[in-house]
Amino acid sequence: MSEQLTIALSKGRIYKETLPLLKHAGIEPLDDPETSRKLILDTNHDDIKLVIIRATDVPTYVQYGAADIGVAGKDVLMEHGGEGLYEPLDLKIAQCKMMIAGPEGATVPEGRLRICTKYVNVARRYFAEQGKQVEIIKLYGSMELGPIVGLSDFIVDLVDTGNTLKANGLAPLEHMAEISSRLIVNKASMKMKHARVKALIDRIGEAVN
Ligand code: PRT
Ligand code: MG
Repeated sequence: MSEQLTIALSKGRIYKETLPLLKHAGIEPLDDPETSRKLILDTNHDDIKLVIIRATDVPTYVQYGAADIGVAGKDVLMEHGGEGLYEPLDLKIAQCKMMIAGPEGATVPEGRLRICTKYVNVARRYFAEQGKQVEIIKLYGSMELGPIVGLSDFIVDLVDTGNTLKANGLAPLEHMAEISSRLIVNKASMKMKHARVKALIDRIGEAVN
């Protein structure tokens, strides 16, 4: 039996934008995760499977070797910390910016701030480096509500068009990081399955450029 290769992806924009890259590498799923309830998708290769999981779980699967390879947003990788992973390729997909946002016209004042975010580690590091005192409040979604209901002064969130902020009376105030999705590889898989993993990285790299 040939060695298995497992690739971890999340549904939605990452799946959609990764599909053409995988296709260039000759890999095509036999099911559509948007309509199938399967968590493991077969591909046109008997020895390559896709696991479809939450975006924030992708680094964990790859770190522990439950998947050899994955695609994860830089935001998710920064929050995870990246232990046990290589990050050989910027796929340049699902691009956006990580920003501090707040009520229209507000500037980031001195003194102790309250920040709502799902990126608690990233936010803590960022404000610590700036020597700013902050209280971080962890939310799992709809961060834009924070300043509106008085839960926080600002939020740390991803911004693409800016429409979500605008629709909620908020504006981007400070740019923190450029975000795109990265190919990640389990460190042991990179050694043990080197020829296959390297070939896949090369093919996907060609498709990016
Ligand atoms: O949605 P779910 O809770 O299942 O998980 P998820 O939100 O982690 O997954 P998904 O698929 O929404 O996002 C996966 C990855 O896409 C993220 O980790 C980012 O790396 C990347 N990405 C790129 C984005 C965006 N652009 C983006 N605009 N992720 C989220 N957004 C959200 C943002 O949080 C905000 O709510 O879209 C809204 C802002 O968009 P604009 O266009 O209104 O500014
Ligand atoms: Mg989402």
